Amino acid sequence: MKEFFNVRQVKYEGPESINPASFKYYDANRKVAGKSMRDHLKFALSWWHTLCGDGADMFGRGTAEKTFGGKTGLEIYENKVYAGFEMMEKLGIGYFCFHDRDLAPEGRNLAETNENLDCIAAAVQKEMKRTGIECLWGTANCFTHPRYLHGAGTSPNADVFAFAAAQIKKAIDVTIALGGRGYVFWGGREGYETLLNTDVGFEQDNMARLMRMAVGYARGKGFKGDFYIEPKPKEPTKHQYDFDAASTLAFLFKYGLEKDFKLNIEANHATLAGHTFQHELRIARVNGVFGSVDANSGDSLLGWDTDQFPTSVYDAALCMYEVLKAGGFTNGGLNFDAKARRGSFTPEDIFYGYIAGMDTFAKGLLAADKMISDGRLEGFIADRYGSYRTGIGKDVVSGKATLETLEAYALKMGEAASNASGRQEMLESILNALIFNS
Ligand code: XLS
Ligand code: CA
Ligand code: CA
Repeated sequence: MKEFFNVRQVKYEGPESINPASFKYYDANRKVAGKSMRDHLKFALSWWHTLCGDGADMFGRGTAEKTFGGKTGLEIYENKVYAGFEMMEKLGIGYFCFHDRDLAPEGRNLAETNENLDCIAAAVQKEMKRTGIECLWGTANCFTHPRYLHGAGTSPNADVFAFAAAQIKKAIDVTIALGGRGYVFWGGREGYETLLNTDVGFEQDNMARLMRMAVGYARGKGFKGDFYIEPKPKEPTKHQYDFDAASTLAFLFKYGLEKDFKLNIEANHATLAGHTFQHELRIARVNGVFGSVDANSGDSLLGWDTDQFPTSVYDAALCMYEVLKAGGFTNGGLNFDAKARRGSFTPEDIFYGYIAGMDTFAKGLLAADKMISDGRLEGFIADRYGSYRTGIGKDVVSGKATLETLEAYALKMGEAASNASGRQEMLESILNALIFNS
């Protein structure tokens, strides 16, 4: 078989290695808390950035070659399949995520577009069989084509809604055929630019209708995986309905979709929403909708979606802490929704990006495991709420207390009991030590 990348199998060489094409921390078979790093981290390749994104931006053309030697439309897309699997094999990545339009181009009409998709999906299926690599999740790109200029599920035009539904039906078929564990809704154009032309209530009702149809259809076809909503506050739309984890939760509960849907939390989208990555993961986890992660990072100096490979061990540690506390991934995983910078235009740069991301999360996993086994951070929190385990606090939690009984208690108390320090600086210093020593 043709080799697309002049790169050798990337191996674990340990923290002392100076070989940039090796893992310093990601040792796939190493056991952490009873499970291999490979099984904890469930790394996935993003088809769009890795095999399609050529570095084009608002001000300049692409800088990276992504035709992989293909001449015609479908040949290019077929070569992406072989290049993608070669890359995943060389990096030891076990999963991939895709949009329908990353896999195959649009044809002259929907029927032809679907044929293109089937043709490339068949090649993907063969490569999956050959390598054992699996599909983490699939999705439909309902944002690039001009027909979606006013949205897809939230378009004011019922014909566009119908087209989006047809596209989603097919994307679900392909996801099921590839054994995908999840199906994502990311609403890049599901929002609005101005209220002067928008019926917000009606648009959200319609989005829920589309999601219900998707669940009904997929479950009818035997899909047992998770549906995900991926929150993002803005870009490309000014106001996106799935702003953050909390607003997405309200939507899911309002429309009764919370049993089928979980959240796919992206680091970069958390930043854009003015939250930390860990905040978004925590909100998902404590509300029972933690699902999957798009592992990347933004840039604190830029206000847009830079989709960089993640290199902050601090953020990765806090992310993996939430993953471990959620009981680990079930259908989800860590999808590197990330691209090399426009100036990093060679294939090797993509390998270096993945290596950096995988090492960052491997170290993050070690640190998170240490945070839990060390016990000081969790112990501090447990003590901090200790007043709710006895006396009046216990009555509050058990539901025995009323405003009247609390008033009687307060009247007797005199000045409110003295508060204890929150010890933020001490805890931050413990966290640093745990990361350094992990
Ligand atoms: C864009 C999103 C997108 C989703 C899948 O910002 O991250 O790539 O992950 O449609
Ligand atoms: Ca994403
Ligand atoms: Ca993004």
